[in-house]
Amino acid sequence: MTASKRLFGSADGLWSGLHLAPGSAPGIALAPAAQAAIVVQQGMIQWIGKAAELPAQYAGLKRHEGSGALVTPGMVDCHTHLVYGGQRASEFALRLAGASYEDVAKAGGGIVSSVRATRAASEDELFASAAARLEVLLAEGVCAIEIKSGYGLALEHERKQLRVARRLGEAYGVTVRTTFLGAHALPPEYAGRQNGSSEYIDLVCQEMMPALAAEGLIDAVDVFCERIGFSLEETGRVFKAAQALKLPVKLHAEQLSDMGGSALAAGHGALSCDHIEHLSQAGIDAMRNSGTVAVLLPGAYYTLRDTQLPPIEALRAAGVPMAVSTDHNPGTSPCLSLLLMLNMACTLFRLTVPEALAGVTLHAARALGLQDTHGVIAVGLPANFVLWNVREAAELAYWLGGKPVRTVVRQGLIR
Ligand code: DI6
Ligand code: FE
Repeated sequence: MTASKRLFGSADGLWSGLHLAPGSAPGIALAPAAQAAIVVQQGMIQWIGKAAELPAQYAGLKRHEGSGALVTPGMVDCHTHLVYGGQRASEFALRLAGASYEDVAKAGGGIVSSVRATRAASEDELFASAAARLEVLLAEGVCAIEIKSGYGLALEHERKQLRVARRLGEAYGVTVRTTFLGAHALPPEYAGRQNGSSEYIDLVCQEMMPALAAEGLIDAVDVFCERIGFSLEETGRVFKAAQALKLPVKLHAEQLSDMGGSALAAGHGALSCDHIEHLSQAGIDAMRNSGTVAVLLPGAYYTLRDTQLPPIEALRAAGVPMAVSTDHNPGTSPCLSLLLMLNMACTLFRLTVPEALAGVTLHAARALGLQDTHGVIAVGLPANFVLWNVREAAELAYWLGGKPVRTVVRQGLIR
Protein backbone atom coordinates (compact mmCIF):
# COMPACT_ATOMS: atom_id res chain seq x y z
CA MET A 1 0.00 0.00 0.00
CA THR A 2 1.26 3.48 -0.78
CA ALA A 3 -0.06 6.89 0.20
CA SER A 4 -1.73 9.09 -2.40
CA LYS A 5 -2.62 12.77 -2.71
CA ARG A 6 -6.10 14.25 -3.26
CA LEU A 7 -7.60 17.71 -3.57
CA PHE A 8 -10.42 18.84 -1.34
CA GLY A 9 -13.21 21.39 -1.52
CA SER A 10 -14.91 23.43 1.19
CA ALA A 11 -18.00 21.89 2.79
CA ASP A 12 -19.49 25.33 3.46
CA GLY A 13 -23.10 25.68 2.36
CA LEU A 14 -26.44 23.95 2.73
CA TRP A 15 -26.48 20.15 2.85
CA SER A 16 -30.00 19.12 1.91
CA GLY A 17 -31.92 15.93 1.15
CA LEU A 18 -30.42 14.04 4.11
CA HIS A 19 -31.77 11.39 6.46
CA LEU A 20 -30.40 11.60 9.95
CA ALA A 21 -29.23 8.30 11.48
CA PRO A 22 -30.82 7.79 14.91
CA GLY A 23 -28.73 9.18 17.77
CA SER A 24 -26.55 11.31 15.49
CA ALA A 25 -27.70 14.74 16.61
CA PRO A 26 -28.60 15.01 20.30
CA GLY A 27 -31.85 16.82 20.95
CA ILE A 28 -33.02 16.52 17.36
CA ALA A 29 -35.60 13.80 16.83
CA LEU A 30 -36.90 13.48 13.29
CA ALA A 31 -39.32 10.90 11.93
CA PRO A 32 -37.30 8.39 9.84
CA ALA A 33 -38.82 9.68 6.62
CA ALA A 34 -38.28 13.38 7.46
CA GLN A 35 -35.64 15.16 5.42
CA ALA A 36 -32.86 16.79 7.38
CA ALA A 37 -30.52 19.62 6.45
CA ILE A 38 -27.17 20.81 7.76
CA VAL A 39 -25.68 24.26 7.31
CA VAL A 40 -21.89 24.55 7.38
CA GLN A 41 -20.17 27.93 7.60
CA GLN A 42 -16.43 28.43 7.89
CA GLY A 43 -16.03 24.73 8.47
CA MET A 44 -18.37 24.66 11.47
CA ILE A 45 -21.91 23.32 11.87
CA GLN A 46 -24.13 26.39 11.90
CA TRP A 47 -27.53 24.73 11.86
CA ILE A 48 -29.03 21.23 11.76
CA GLY A 49 -32.66 20.21 11.74
CA LYS A 50 -35.72 19.34 9.73
CA ALA A 51 -35.35 20.62 6.19
CA ALA A 52 -38.88 22.07 6.30
CA GLU A 53 -37.81 24.27 9.23
CA LEU A 54 -34.66 25.71 7.63
CA PRO A 55 -34.37 29.40 8.55
CA ALA A 56 -34.87 31.58 5.47
CA GLN A 57 -31.43 33.18 5.84
CA TYR A 58 -29.76 29.90 4.82
CA ALA A 59 -31.98 29.08 1.83
CA GLY A 60 -29.72 30.80 -0.69
CA LEU A 61 -26.44 29.19 0.35
CA LYS A 62 -24.45 27.01 -2.01
CA ARG A 63 -26.28 23.69 -2.04
CA HIS A 64 -24.79 20.22 -1.58
CA GLU A 65 -27.54 17.82 -2.63
CA GLY A 66 -27.76 14.72 -0.43
CA SER A 67 -30.28 12.90 -2.64
CA GLY A 68 -31.65 10.92 0.29
CA ALA A 69 -28.29 9.89 1.78
CA LEU A 70 -28.15 8.74 5.39
CA VAL A 71 -25.94 11.02 7.50
CA THR A 72 -23.98 10.11 10.63
CA PRO A 73 -21.33 11.91 12.65
CA GLY A 74 -17.77 11.32 11.51
CA MET A 75 -16.56 7.95 12.78
CA VAL A 76 -14.07 7.79 15.64
CA ASP A 77 -11.54 4.94 15.85
CA CYS A 78 -10.59 5.14 19.52
CA HIS A 79 -7.95 2.39 19.84
CA THR A 80 -5.24 1.78 17.23
CA HIS A 81 -1.58 0.88 17.03
CA LEU A 82 -1.35 2.28 13.50
CA VAL A 83 2.35 3.20 13.38
CA TYR A 84 4.80 0.28 13.19
CA GLY A 85 7.41 -1.29 10.96
CA GLY A 86 6.87 -4.49 8.97
CA GLN A 87 3.92 -6.84 9.31
CA ARG A 88 3.32 -10.24 10.90
CA ALA A 89 1.55 -12.44 8.39
CA SER A 90 3.96 -15.26 9.23
CA GLU A 91 2.52 -15.35 12.76
CA PHE A 92 -0.91 -15.68 11.31
CA ALA A 93 0.34 -18.84 9.63
CA LEU A 94 1.85 -20.13 12.90
CA ARG A 95 -1.45 -19.62 14.66
CA LEU A 96 -3.23 -21.45 11.86
CA ALA A 97 -0.88 -24.33 12.57
CA GLY A 98 -1.99 -24.34 16.22
CA ALA A 99 0.26 -21.90 18.12
CA SER A 100 -1.47 -19.52 20.58
CA TYR A 101 -0.78 -15.76 20.81
CA GLU A 102 1.04 -16.37 24.07
CA ASP A 103 3.09 -19.22 22.51
CA VAL A 104 4.20 -16.93 19.68
CA ALA A 105 5.13 -14.15 22.15
CA LYS A 106 7.13 -16.53 24.36
CA ALA A 107 9.02 -17.81 21.31
CA GLY A 108 10.32 -14.29 20.58
CA GLY A 109 7.71 -13.36 18.00
CA GLY A 110 4.72 -11.22 18.77
CA ILE A 111 5.06 -7.61 19.85
CA VAL A 112 8.85 -7.84 20.08
CA SER A 113 9.19 -8.71 16.40
CA SER A 114 7.29 -5.52 15.53
CA VAL A 115 9.61 -3.68 17.91
CA ARG A 116 12.63 -4.85 15.90
CA ALA A 117 11.05 -3.71 12.62
CA THR A 118 9.91 -0.38 14.10
CA ARG A 119 13.32 0.42 15.51
CA ALA A 120 14.91 -0.39 12.16
CA ALA A 121 12.57 1.96 10.24
CA SER A 122 13.17 5.68 9.74
CA GLU A 123 10.55 8.23 10.70
CA ASP A 124 9.70 8.78 7.04
CA GLU A 125 9.37 5.07 6.38
CA LEU A 126 7.01 4.72 9.34
CA PHE A 127 5.05 7.72 8.10
CA ALA A 128 4.65 6.25 4.62
CA SER A 129 3.46 2.83 5.77
CA ALA A 130 1.09 4.24 8.40
CA ALA A 131 -0.26 6.84 5.94
CA ALA A 132 -1.29 4.13 3.52
CA ARG A 133 -3.19 2.35 6.28
CA LEU A 134 -4.71 5.59 7.55
CA GLU A 135 -6.07 6.35 4.08
CA VAL A 136 -8.06 3.12 4.16
CA LEU A 137 -9.64 4.03 7.50
CA LEU A 138 -10.37 7.60 6.41
CA ALA A 139 -12.08 6.42 3.25
CA GLU A 140 -14.68 4.75 5.46
CA GLY A 141 -15.49 7.99 7.26
CA VAL A 142 -13.07 8.06 10.19
CA CYS A 143 -12.69 11.69 11.33
CA ALA A 144 -10.80 11.14 14.61
CA ILE A 145 -8.36 8.42 15.52
CA GLU A 146 -6.25 7.36 18.48
CA ILE A 147 -2.71 6.22 17.69
CA LYS A 148 -0.59 4.49 20.31
CA SER A 149 3.17 4.14 20.58
CA GLY A 150 4.50 0.91 22.07
CA TYR A 151 6.58 -0.63 19.29
CA GLY A 152 9.65 1.48 20.04
CA LEU A 153 10.12 0.72 23.74
CA ALA A 154 13.09 3.10 23.94
CA LEU A 155 12.92 6.87 24.12
CA GLU A 156 14.09 7.68 20.59
CA HIS A 157 11.90 5.03 18.98
CA GLU A 158 8.76 5.84 21.00
CA ARG A 159 9.37 9.49 20.06
CA LYS A 160 9.62 8.50 16.40
CA GLN A 161 6.26 6.72 16.54
CA LEU A 162 4.50 9.58 18.31
CA ARG A 163 5.97 12.16 15.96
CA VAL A 164 4.65 10.16 13.02
CA ALA A 165 1.21 10.09 14.66
CA ARG A 166 1.23 13.90 14.99
CA ARG A 167 2.44 14.33 11.41
CA LEU A 168 -0.35 12.10 10.13
CA GLY A 169 -2.92 14.33 11.83
CA GLU A 170 -1.49 17.41 10.17
CA ALA A 171 -0.98 15.86 6.73
CA TYR A 172 -4.47 14.38 6.50
CA GLY A 173 -6.54 16.95 8.40
CA VAL A 174 -7.80 14.34 10.84
CA THR A 175 -7.99 14.63 14.61
CA VAL A 176 -5.27 12.40 16.09
CA ARG A 177 -5.01 11.62 19.79
CA THR A 178 -1.66 10.13 20.72
CA THR A 179 -1.32 7.57 23.48
CA PHE A 180 2.02 6.70 25.05
CA LEU A 181 2.16 2.90 25.45
CA GLY A 182 5.78 2.57 26.54
CA ALA A 183 4.58 -0.20 28.88
CA HIS A 184 3.45 -2.46 26.03
CA ALA A 185 6.08 -5.20 26.27
CA LEU A 186 9.45 -5.77 27.85
CA PRO A 187 12.12 -4.58 25.40
CA PRO A 188 14.52 -7.37 24.37
CA GLU A 189 17.48 -5.70 26.12
CA TYR A 190 15.63 -6.00 29.47
CA ALA A 191 14.47 -9.59 29.00
CA GLY A 192 16.35 -12.11 31.14
CA ARG A 193 17.55 -9.47 33.61
CA GLN A 194 16.77 -10.15 37.25
CA ASN A 195 14.58 -7.07 37.84
CA GLY A 196 14.21 -6.26 34.16
CA SER A 197 10.52 -5.53 34.22
CA SER A 198 10.69 -3.25 37.22
CA GLU A 199 13.75 -1.43 35.86
CA TYR A 200 12.06 -0.88 32.53
CA ILE A 201 8.97 0.54 34.24
CA ASP A 202 11.29 2.97 36.06
CA LEU A 203 12.66 4.05 32.69
CA VAL A 204 9.12 4.50 31.32
CA CYS A 205 8.04 6.57 34.33
CA GLN A 206 11.16 8.57 35.06
CA GLU A 207 12.65 9.23 31.65
CA MET A 208 10.51 8.38 28.66
CA MET A 209 7.15 9.72 29.80
CA PRO A 210 8.38 13.07 31.18
CA ALA A 211 10.54 13.72 28.09
CA LEU A 212 7.83 12.90 25.57
CA ALA A 213 5.20 14.80 27.56
CA ALA A 214 7.46 17.86 27.59
CA GLU A 215 7.67 17.61 23.80
CA GLY A 216 3.87 17.69 23.60
CA LEU A 217 3.72 14.21 22.12
CA ILE A 218 1.42 12.54 24.68
CA ASP A 219 -2.35 13.01 24.98
CA ALA A 220 -2.93 9.94 27.19
CA VAL A 221 -1.03 7.03 28.77
CA ASP A 222 -1.82 3.31 28.39
CA VAL A 223 -0.37 0.03 29.74
CA PHE A 224 -0.69 -3.58 28.60
CA CYS A 225 -1.69 -5.06 31.97
CA GLU A 226 -1.48 -8.80 31.38
CA ARG A 227 0.42 -11.97 32.27
CA ILE A 228 2.54 -11.45 29.15
CA GLY A 229 2.61 -7.67 29.71
CA PHE A 230 2.94 -5.77 33.00
CA SER A 231 1.64 -6.50 36.49
CA LEU A 232 -1.02 -4.60 38.39
CA GLU A 233 1.65 -3.07 40.61
CA GLU A 234 3.69 -1.91 37.58
CA THR A 235 0.53 -0.54 35.98
CA GLY A 236 -0.14 1.45 39.14
CA ARG A 237 3.35 2.97 38.94
CA VAL A 238 2.80 4.08 35.36
CA PHE A 239 -0.57 5.61 36.25
CA LYS A 240 0.98 7.50 39.14
CA ALA A 241 3.65 8.94 36.87
CA ALA A 242 0.97 9.91 34.31
CA GLN A 243 -1.10 11.65 36.93
CA ALA A 244 1.91 13.60 38.16
CA LEU A 245 2.16 14.95 34.59
CA LYS A 246 -1.62 15.54 34.47
CA LEU A 247 -2.03 13.04 31.64
CA PRO A 248 -5.24 10.98 31.44
CA VAL A 249 -4.91 7.20 31.51
CA LYS A 250 -6.51 4.22 29.78
CA LEU A 251 -5.75 0.51 29.94
CA HIS A 252 -5.44 -2.70 27.94
CA ALA A 253 -7.35 -4.62 30.60
CA GLU A 254 -8.53 -8.18 31.18
CA GLN A 255 -7.90 -9.28 27.57
CA LEU A 256 -6.42 -12.72 28.28
CA SER A 257 -7.06 -13.00 32.03
CA ASP A 258 -8.69 -11.07 34.89
CA MET A 259 -5.83 -9.06 36.39
CA GLY A 260 -8.04 -6.51 38.19
CA GLY A 261 -6.66 -3.77 35.97
CA SER A 262 -10.03 -2.21 35.19
CA ALA A 263 -10.77 -1.40 38.82
CA LEU A 264 -7.30 0.09 39.19
CA ALA A 265 -7.78 2.17 36.04
CA ALA A 266 -11.23 3.30 37.12
CA GLY A 267 -9.74 4.37 40.44
CA HIS A 268 -7.46 6.68 38.43
CA GLY A 269 -10.43 8.09 36.51
CA ALA A 270 -9.40 6.29 33.31
CA LEU A 271 -10.91 7.45 30.03
CA SER A 272 -11.38 3.83 28.97
CA CYS A 273 -10.67 0.18 29.68
CA ASP A 274 -10.13 -1.74 26.46
CA HIS A 275 -10.60 -5.40 25.44
CA ILE A 276 -12.12 -6.51 28.81
CA GLU A 277 -13.14 -10.03 27.73
CA HIS A 278 -12.39 -11.28 31.26
CA LEU A 279 -13.84 -8.25 33.11
CA SER A 280 -15.45 -9.06 36.49
CA GLN A 281 -18.56 -7.51 38.03
CA ALA A 282 -16.31 -5.61 40.46
CA GLY A 283 -14.52 -4.11 37.46
CA ILE A 284 -17.82 -3.15 35.85
CA ASP A 285 -19.02 -1.46 39.05
CA ALA A 286 -15.77 0.50 39.32
CA MET A 287 -16.02 1.61 35.68
CA ARG A 288 -19.61 2.72 36.15
CA ASN A 289 -18.67 4.81 39.17
CA SER A 290 -15.79 6.53 37.37
CA GLY A 291 -17.60 7.05 34.05
CA THR A 292 -14.95 4.99 32.26
CA VAL A 293 -15.80 3.83 28.72
CA ALA A 294 -15.65 0.11 27.88
CA VAL A 295 -13.85 -0.20 24.53
CA LEU A 296 -14.82 -3.40 22.70
CA LEU A 297 -12.37 -4.77 20.15
CA PRO A 298 -14.05 -7.53 18.15
CA GLY A 299 -11.22 -7.64 15.59
CA ALA A 300 -8.76 -8.98 18.19
CA TYR A 301 -11.40 -11.34 19.58
CA TYR A 302 -11.99 -12.67 16.08
CA THR A 303 -8.33 -12.88 15.02
CA LEU A 304 -7.32 -14.73 18.18
CA ARG A 305 -10.41 -16.94 17.84
CA ASP A 306 -11.17 -16.06 21.42
CA THR A 307 -14.14 -17.79 23.02
CA GLN A 308 -14.52 -15.56 26.08
CA LEU A 309 -17.08 -12.88 25.27
CA PRO A 310 -16.87 -9.51 27.03
CA PRO A 311 -19.65 -9.20 29.64
CA ILE A 312 -21.90 -7.14 27.35
CA GLU A 313 -25.16 -7.81 29.20
CA ALA A 314 -23.67 -6.75 32.55
CA LEU A 315 -22.06 -3.63 31.03
CA ARG A 316 -25.39 -2.71 29.47
CA ALA A 317 -27.25 -3.32 32.76
CA ALA A 318 -24.74 -1.12 34.59
CA GLY A 319 -25.06 1.65 32.00
CA VAL A 320 -21.33 1.65 31.17
CA PRO A 321 -20.88 3.35 27.77
CA MET A 322 -19.55 0.89 25.18
CA ALA A 323 -17.27 1.99 22.34
CA VAL A 324 -16.13 -0.16 19.41
CA SER A 325 -12.77 0.15 17.66
CA THR A 326 -10.47 -1.64 15.21
CA ASP A 327 -7.51 -2.11 17.61
CA HIS A 328 -5.56 -1.98 14.36
CA ASN A 329 -2.21 -3.67 15.06
CA PRO A 330 0.03 -6.10 13.17
CA GLY A 331 -0.42 -8.97 15.61
CA THR A 332 -3.95 -9.46 16.84
CA SER A 333 -6.08 -7.20 14.66
CA PRO A 334 -4.71 -6.33 11.20
CA CYS A 335 -8.05 -4.64 10.57
CA LEU A 336 -8.55 -1.51 8.48
CA SER A 337 -12.34 -1.35 8.51
CA LEU A 338 -14.33 0.26 11.31
CA LEU A 339 -17.49 -0.77 9.45
CA LEU A 340 -16.44 -4.41 9.71
CA MET A 341 -16.04 -3.85 13.47
CA LEU A 342 -19.56 -2.45 13.52
CA ASN A 343 -20.74 -5.71 11.98
CA MET A 344 -18.67 -7.86 14.35
CA ALA A 345 -19.79 -5.90 17.41
CA CYS A 346 -23.35 -6.83 16.44
CA THR A 347 -22.78 -10.36 15.17
CA LEU A 348 -20.16 -11.57 17.66
CA PHE A 349 -20.88 -9.39 20.70
CA ARG A 350 -24.64 -8.98 20.19
CA LEU A 351 -24.71 -5.20 20.38
CA THR A 352 -27.81 -3.63 18.87
CA VAL A 353 -27.25 -1.48 15.79
CA PRO A 354 -27.86 1.79 17.71
CA GLU A 355 -25.42 0.63 20.42
CA ALA A 356 -22.75 -0.25 17.86
CA LEU A 357 -23.25 3.01 15.98
CA ALA A 358 -22.93 5.01 19.21
CA GLY A 359 -19.85 2.85 19.85
CA VAL A 360 -18.00 4.19 16.82
CA THR A 361 -19.18 7.79 17.28
CA LEU A 362 -20.46 9.19 20.60
CA HIS A 363 -18.83 6.75 23.01
CA ALA A 364 -15.61 6.41 21.01
CA ALA A 365 -15.23 10.20 21.22
CA ARG A 366 -15.69 10.01 24.97
CA ALA A 367 -13.04 7.27 25.23
CA LEU A 368 -10.62 9.85 23.82
CA GLY A 369 -11.86 12.80 25.88
CA LEU A 370 -13.20 14.31 22.63
CA GLN A 371 -16.87 14.31 23.63
CA ASP A 372 -17.14 18.09 23.30
CA THR A 373 -16.02 18.18 19.68
CA HIS A 374 -16.59 14.78 18.03
CA GLY A 375 -19.04 11.90 17.86
CA VAL A 376 -22.21 13.91 17.25
CA ILE A 377 -23.50 16.44 14.75
CA ALA A 378 -24.24 19.61 16.69
CA VAL A 379 -24.21 23.37 16.20
CA GLY A 380 -20.86 24.93 17.00
CA LEU A 381 -18.77 21.81 16.32
CA PRO A 382 -16.32 21.38 13.45
CA ALA A 383 -18.05 19.83 10.42
CA ASN A 384 -17.27 16.12 10.63
CA PHE A 385 -19.98 13.95 9.10
CA VAL A 386 -20.48 11.17 6.60
CA LEU A 387 -23.09 10.74 3.85
CA TRP A 388 -23.84 7.08 3.17
CA ASN A 389 -25.44 5.44 0.16
CA VAL A 390 -27.85 3.48 2.32
CA ARG A 391 -31.48 3.86 3.34
CA GLU A 392 -31.30 2.81 6.97
CA ALA A 393 -28.67 2.80 9.69
CA ALA A 394 -28.76 -1.00 10.10
CA GLU A 395 -27.19 -1.30 6.64
CA LEU A 396 -23.95 0.16 7.99
CA ALA A 397 -23.57 -2.95 10.16
CA TYR A 398 -25.20 -5.34 7.73
CA TRP A 399 -23.19 -5.21 4.51
CA LEU A 400 -19.96 -7.20 4.64
CA GLY A 401 -17.34 -5.54 2.49
CA GLY A 402 -19.73 -3.03 0.99
CA LYS A 403 -18.55 0.41 0.01
CA PRO A 404 -21.40 2.51 1.37
CA VAL A 405 -19.59 5.86 1.76
CA ARG A 406 -20.86 8.61 -0.53
CA THR A 407 -19.11 11.68 0.89
CA VAL A 408 -16.92 12.37 3.91
CA VAL A 409 -16.83 15.86 5.40
CA ARG A 410 -13.80 16.08 7.68
CA GLN A 411 -12.62 19.25 9.42
CA GLY A 412 -14.93 21.29 7.21
CA LEU A 413 -13.65 19.90 3.92
CA ILE A 414 -15.22 17.49 1.43
CA ARG A 415 -12.87 14.52 1.15
N1 DI6 B 1 -3.12 -5.95 22.97
C1 DI6 B 1 -3.35 -6.09 21.68
O1 DI6 B 1 -4.33 -6.54 21.18
C2 DI6 B 1 -2.20 -5.56 20.97
N2 DI6 B 1 -1.42 -5.02 22.00
C3 DI6 B 1 -1.96 -5.29 23.14
O2 DI6 B 1 -1.48 -4.93 24.19
C4 DI6 B 1 -1.43 -6.59 20.22
C5 DI6 B 1 -0.11 -6.06 19.83
C6 DI6 B 1 0.69 -6.99 18.96
O3 DI6 B 1 0.51 -8.23 18.98
O4 DI6 B 1 1.54 -6.46 18.24
FE1 FE C 1 -4.52 -2.73 21.54
